[in-house]
Amino acid sequence: MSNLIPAPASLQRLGGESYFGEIPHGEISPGGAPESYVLEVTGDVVTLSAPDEAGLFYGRQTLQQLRDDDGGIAPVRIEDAPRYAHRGVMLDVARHFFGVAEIERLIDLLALYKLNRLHLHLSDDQGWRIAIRSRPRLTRIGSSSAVGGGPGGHFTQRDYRRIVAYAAERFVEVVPEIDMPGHVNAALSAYGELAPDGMARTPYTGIDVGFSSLAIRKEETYAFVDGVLGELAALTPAAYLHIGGDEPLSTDPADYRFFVERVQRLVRAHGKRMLGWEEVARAPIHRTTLVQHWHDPQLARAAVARGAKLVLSPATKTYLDMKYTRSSELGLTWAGTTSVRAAYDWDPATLVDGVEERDVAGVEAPLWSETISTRAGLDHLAFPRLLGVAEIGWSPAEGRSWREYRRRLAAQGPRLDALGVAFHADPSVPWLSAGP
Ligand code: NGO
Repeated sequence: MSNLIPAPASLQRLGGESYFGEIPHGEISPGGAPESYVLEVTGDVVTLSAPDEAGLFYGRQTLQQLRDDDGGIAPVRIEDAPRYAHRGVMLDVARHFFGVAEIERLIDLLALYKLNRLHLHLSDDQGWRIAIRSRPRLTRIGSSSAVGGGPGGHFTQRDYRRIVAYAAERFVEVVPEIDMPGHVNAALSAYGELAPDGMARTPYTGIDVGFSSLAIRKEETYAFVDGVLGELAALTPAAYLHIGGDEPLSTDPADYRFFVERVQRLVRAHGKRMLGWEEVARAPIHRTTLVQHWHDPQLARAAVARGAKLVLSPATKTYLDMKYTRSSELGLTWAGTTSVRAAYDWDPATLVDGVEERDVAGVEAPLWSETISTRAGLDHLAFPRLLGVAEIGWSPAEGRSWREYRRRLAAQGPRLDALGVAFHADPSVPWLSAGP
């Protein structure tokens, strides 16, 4: 068996000598699913074809992974296509800020494993992380805090454009999230008039959730949201804007529905589709809205009943911020602990009763940053669990098993080492050492 992650849809070993040449760019050939590719390696030649540039890119990623220690690629034929169009990771840059260099490094790692969405959680109670020209105080005031009182930080629009371009070169789409109508303390510290009582809040450095809300019945709120979404829409080539919507514990339920519907109209007016955490399914959402399931099966079913599709981010399996074990130093435990096996050993089509394969747009692993502020912390929580999510998003369900996967995962140890990824060397995986 090969050591590929994610496993290709079909792989056939051919006999003969290994190939030692360069990896070609490949050729576009019409037909075939988006992002799919076909490759064949013989001793003399590699042929790679795909219906789009993304497919060629993934074919080249596969060829890189196929190189053995001597640089050879054993003859093989692979036909491959992703199971889901949405294969993502989310990074929370609001609780602790991560700068452009860290984001670009993460994008490089995503691309290696054929992930194609980077969802940036750009605002929360603890910080506002993207410059908005029409609202300069959002960053001047709202970006200076972080969990535990750290320095905060934010992306300029130039930084954001640079991230978007870097991601696009690697076939990763950036999905920006502004979390509303809750999780807005940082925005309210900058613009008190948006609060229900009109009073500016003090910066928040704790990790409680559910205590803040925008004023729902003030027109001023929608002028604000429209301005922010308009600037983000102009900066974002991707089809979706994520409006958060989670844990509206300080918003009246009827107000919440009113807000979501109204904001959905604003998103659509800016030519985008809405993405929201599962709570948005309480409102009459449009069928082109994507709903991100994290916790409540009933809300997942409600979303499907409204004709929307789901991005699956079950907290018990895909939340990269859950501790591996009770004794892990980093991470939270509110959804339990998540072993490397648990993050891999599940299937999107059977996760939620009443949610079928056709209702699923894809999978996404959120990394909330309450307990991490460094690259080492990010690496530890995300790797290797993110690789399991990458495979669930790409590979067919048939034939997937933890027993087989853990051997392929073991072979990624030296690769991750070589890339300087401080992954968690979980004892359930028979890691290969990095060489002599
Ligand atoms: C919840 C909450 C976040 C927390 C996260 C921590 C969602 C969608 N809202 O997930 O604010 O950071 O848990 O695991």
